[in-house]
Amino acid sequence: MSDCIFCKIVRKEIPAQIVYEDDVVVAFKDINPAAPTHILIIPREHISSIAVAEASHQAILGQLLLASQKVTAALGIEPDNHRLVINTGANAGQTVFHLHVHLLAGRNLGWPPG
Ligand code: IU
Repeated sequence: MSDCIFCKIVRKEIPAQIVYEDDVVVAFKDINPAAPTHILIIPREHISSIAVAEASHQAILGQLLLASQKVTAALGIEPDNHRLVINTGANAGQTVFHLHVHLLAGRNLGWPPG
């Protein structure tokens, strides 16, 4: 989508601190980090939210989650000490309507999340 800010990051039209990318996903540092490590992992393809993802997106969605392993490896952080979050819908805290997985690490993460 031409006016989607995350699509612009994918197309490198606006800068982001990219930590990992491949043919399917891009991962970059959140500009307003909520933890010492806060990375957003997004599909290159514009999918506005997990709520509207379709069966045809199955492979992309799998790669989106598996990319978390690539991100922890690229950052040199523990591979099994982080949280993945997908906010879905404005009432659940979604503010950018291009599907993204938050990878949070580096502090104690309370449960349930706020
Ligand atoms: P949310 O789940 O939609 O609320 O998450 C959006 C995140 O995108 C949020 O943590 C923002 O700080 C982050 N972000 C960003 O990293 N770069 C941007 O240009 C914009 C938002 I706009």
